[in-house]
Amino acid sequence: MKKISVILPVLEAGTKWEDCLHSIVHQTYKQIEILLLYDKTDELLNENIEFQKNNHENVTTYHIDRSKGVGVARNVGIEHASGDYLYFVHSDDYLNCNTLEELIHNIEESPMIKGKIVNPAKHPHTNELEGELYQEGTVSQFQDIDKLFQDRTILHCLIAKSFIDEYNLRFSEVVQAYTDFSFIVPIMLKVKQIPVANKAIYYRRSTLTYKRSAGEAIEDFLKQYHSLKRETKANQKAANYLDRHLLNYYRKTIVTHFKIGKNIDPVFPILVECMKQVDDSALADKSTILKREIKAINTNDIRKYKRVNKWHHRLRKVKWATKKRRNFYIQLYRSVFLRLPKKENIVVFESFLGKNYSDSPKYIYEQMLKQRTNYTFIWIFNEPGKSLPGNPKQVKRFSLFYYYYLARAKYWVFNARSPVHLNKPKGTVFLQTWHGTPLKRLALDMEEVHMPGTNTRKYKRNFVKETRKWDYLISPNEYSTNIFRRAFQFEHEMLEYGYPRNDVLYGKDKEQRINQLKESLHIPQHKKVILYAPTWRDDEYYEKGKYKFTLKLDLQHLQEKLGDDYVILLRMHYLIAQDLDLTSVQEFAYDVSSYEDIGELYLISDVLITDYSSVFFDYANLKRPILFYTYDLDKYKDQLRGFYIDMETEVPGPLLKTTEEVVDALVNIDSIEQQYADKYQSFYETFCSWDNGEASRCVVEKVFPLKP
Ligand code: C2G
Repeated sequence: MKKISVILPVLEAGTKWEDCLHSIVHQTYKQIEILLLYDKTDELLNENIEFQKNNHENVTTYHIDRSKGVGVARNVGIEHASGDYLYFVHSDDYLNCNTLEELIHNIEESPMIKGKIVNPAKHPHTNELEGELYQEGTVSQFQDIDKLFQDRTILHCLIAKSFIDEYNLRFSEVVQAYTDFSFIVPIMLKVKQIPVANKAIYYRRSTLTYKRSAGEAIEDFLKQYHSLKRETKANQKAANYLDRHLLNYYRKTIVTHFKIGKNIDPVFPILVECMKQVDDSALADKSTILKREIKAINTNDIRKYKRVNKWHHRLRKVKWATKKRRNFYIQLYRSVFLRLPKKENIVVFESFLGKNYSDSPKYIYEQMLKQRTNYTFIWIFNEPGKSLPGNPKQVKRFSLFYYYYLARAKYWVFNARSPVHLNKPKGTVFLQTWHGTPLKRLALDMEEVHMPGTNTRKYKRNFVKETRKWDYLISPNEYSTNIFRRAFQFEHEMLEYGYPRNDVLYGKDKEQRINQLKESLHIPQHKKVILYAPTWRDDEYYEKGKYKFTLKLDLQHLQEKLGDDYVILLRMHYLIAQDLDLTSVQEFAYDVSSYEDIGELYLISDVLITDYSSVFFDYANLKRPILFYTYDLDKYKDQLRGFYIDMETEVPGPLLKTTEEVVDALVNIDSIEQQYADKYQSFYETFCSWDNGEASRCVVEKVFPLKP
């Protein structure tokens, strides 16, 4: 049996490397050694790694200086490896249990083989994924090596040690970013095609992180190109490969970095050296803009290049702006509207991404109608034309007026995220109300983001970009304050007044409002009301931003058992894009998903059923019973999000797994209330004690001066 040496540098503390190691230790292929390379001066890492080493007999550890980068670490691994094959893995990633077995069984006489790299966020269910990939057909096939290395990584290749020794393959130690080129290109000079094992799966959680500034990373890239290109003279494929990557990298990364003119100076000399080496043929199908820029670089006249580059940035902007109407508006926003003077009295409101008139923005707005009459109000909606108190101006989200008013308004009041492209204008006051006490992990506290088309690192980076725009953030309780500070990296002023949206739960005219609301929804006054308000699932979706929901409650059964006394209101989360078919349970179940304000639904309901939605923190203000229908608790907690509190011990009601249990709880609701009385009281004290019906007033008086 041939032996595989797995080379695993751990350059950062954290827990991901332990998952990675775990996945290697539990490979079905057992003839392996694991070389862990790490910096022993990191005490925490040292302790954890030594612990793991003692637990696994085939793990050996080596000290490296992590500031020297991954290339140096891998080279140490190569020196010490005793296997017949080498395999490099990144410590953020992990393997399927049969990955190494699939590779070694398919490598045969080839010097190396590559497997499939997939993003686990896009495939949260491993089994489904396997099914999908198996269908792709061939277990292994030969492919051209230059095509296989489009991803610029040597990860997930099984390589014969004899091959590495014969050509003395090593990673560059001169650079820290893009080191894989220095390994890949020499391989290309020796091998034309290699097999690919489709069933060998490598879960790549993230792209490699370079602890390099943008400028340093660019210099590393160029240095690699410069030293490798000369070696490829006799090999057209390898030369084309390098040229293609340089030009793409120039177009995507270098040009962006050069938007700031002074960034050009340190990079220019080596850029000139590199561009001189690009074959003319590589430029043939490139845009005129790119060709002209490269021509300017080749003159080695930095002043001339800067002029061309500046002009091209403008051209690129125009080109981008004419691509889509939205781009055109954004361009207008940035280059025209933002130059107009700010209007001190304009306030723009948006709730749940323009979906409805609701939540804290609604209550702040209505308070302003009473206390700040000399302001002008704009509401953003996906579908404007609502009949609203105070008759504010309504604009369609992403329309021309949307950008116009956002640029001119002094105040933005939003309860959810805003688009990344929306730069906050100078002098704008951004009041972020947010939309719930967090139960599920939020933003930077999320380990892995499972939303469609979302890269975890980018998601977090954009989140922080966003939170930096907020001037005020409303917090409903001390628990949220602590989480928001950390998960949002929010450093500005926290408004600790409770939630404006919960003022309605403390209104003096509650009884009268309940009767009116029931009437307007055609709910018989004598029936009790159950509100079912579940949250969304990150991994169940039609497309980005449009989520599915599978109703697991058996409504017919509920109707049979409870229909004489109760009706049930079904309230889907605002991200769910799906209609419910309730024809078989008419007069018992009502779809209130499009009802504007869930606060009013809380008011009229006698009991709440939810799952992991923050709704129960608000509902608890009413001190009415809450049931948790958590049929997928383990998956939600462990795979999708993770929670801040222990649902099993801390929530103020029972966790139920089946419709039968829900029915049972509803039939015995009085005894449930008694059973949970103490827990409910302490929950109320922790999460609801700031809410007292005055939050809107406090916020308005704090943020909006009497005279705008
Ligand atoms: N909501 C609703 N109907 C539901 C669920 C939620 O109207 N069926 C509203 C409630 O106002 C709730 C808010 O949307 O407080 C947020 O919903 P969550 O289910 O908690 O989920 P999410 O939008 O992911 O926000 O800090 C809070 C978190 O960010 C959660």
